[in-house]
Amino acid sequence: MVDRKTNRVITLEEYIIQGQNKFPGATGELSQLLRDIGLAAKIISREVNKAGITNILGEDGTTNVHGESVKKLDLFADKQLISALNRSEITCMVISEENDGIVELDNDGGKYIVYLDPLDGSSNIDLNVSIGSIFSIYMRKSSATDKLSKKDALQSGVEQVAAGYVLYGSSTLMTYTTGLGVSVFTLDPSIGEFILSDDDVKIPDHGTIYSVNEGSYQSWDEGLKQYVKYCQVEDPDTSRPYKARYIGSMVADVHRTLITGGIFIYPNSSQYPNGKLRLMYECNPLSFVIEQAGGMAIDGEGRILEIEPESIHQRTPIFIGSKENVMKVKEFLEEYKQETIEA
Ligand code: AFP
Repeated sequence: MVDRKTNRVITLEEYIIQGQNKFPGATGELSQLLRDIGLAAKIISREVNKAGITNILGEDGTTNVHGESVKKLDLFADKQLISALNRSEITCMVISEENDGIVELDNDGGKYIVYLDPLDGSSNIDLNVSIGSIFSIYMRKSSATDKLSKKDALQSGVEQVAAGYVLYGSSTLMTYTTGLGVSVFTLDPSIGEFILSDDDVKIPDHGTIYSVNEGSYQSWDEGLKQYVKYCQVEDPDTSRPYKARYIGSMVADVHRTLITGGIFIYPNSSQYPNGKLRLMYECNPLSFVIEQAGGMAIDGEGRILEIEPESIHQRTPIFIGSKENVMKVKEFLEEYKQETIEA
């Protein structure tokens, strides 16, 4: 995208500074934090792109807090992001999928708390399929002189001051929101800069793609089974049957949903009674982005962003995407829940 006034491209750095200048009292710290994430993303992107020729593919031999095997690139991404956040002394606490507990940084007075999924979609790493990094940023609640407490870490999604993701796909994209719309930047490897490629992105109100792991069909609630059948029925007036697409990296599936519209679902099931995906570093940040683009994200009943978290690695079911698609699945879930209660 080209700046109309100067007729030249806009870099991530310039864009962040322009955004900061709109707030006269801004200290520039959030801008710095976003730039730090952008820098770590470039380093991770470089490593992802040459993963096959360096010895970084494959498993590390350990498991993370969720019992999933850890890949070497997961650890690399985690380390890069945490050290980037430690550099500018504005983040006091990081909570990452790869770490069991809270990572307290050296900056006692730092005013931001960052949640990270350093490399989402790890099972796709060795297959050259899109993966991503997700981030979610909160202001610290306690004063800089107080000890960090649970209330600093466990804030609901509506309190996020910024959130976004980096997608390592056919190109590397960084998408983020600070609550004033959604912007997308594409990494131009020839100059090593993220360039603004889309500003104020809007998700279509209705889309014709549904995205869910249908292998788990048997263990879903009846309402979801019926909704998926509805997606598959032929009805030209509502552009059905919808297309099914499922990458298995939430960040890639949600990015496609943002651009084309439709719905991404990871429900509760008998295998995952509370859903599989993590509230704080997968569902909240992506829900903030999708809502800012005009879409919706619910856990089957209420808004994802309004869930009061109880633990840092908490899971939740999620139904996220175009407004009309999310409202429709909600209708099905409510209707069949009511039938179960009445039966
Ligand atoms: P991995 O990081 O272990 O590959 O998990 C990815 C993920 O958390 C999310 O990105 C996907 O949408 C979801 O899990 C895929 O889960 P299923 O393999 O159960 O469909």
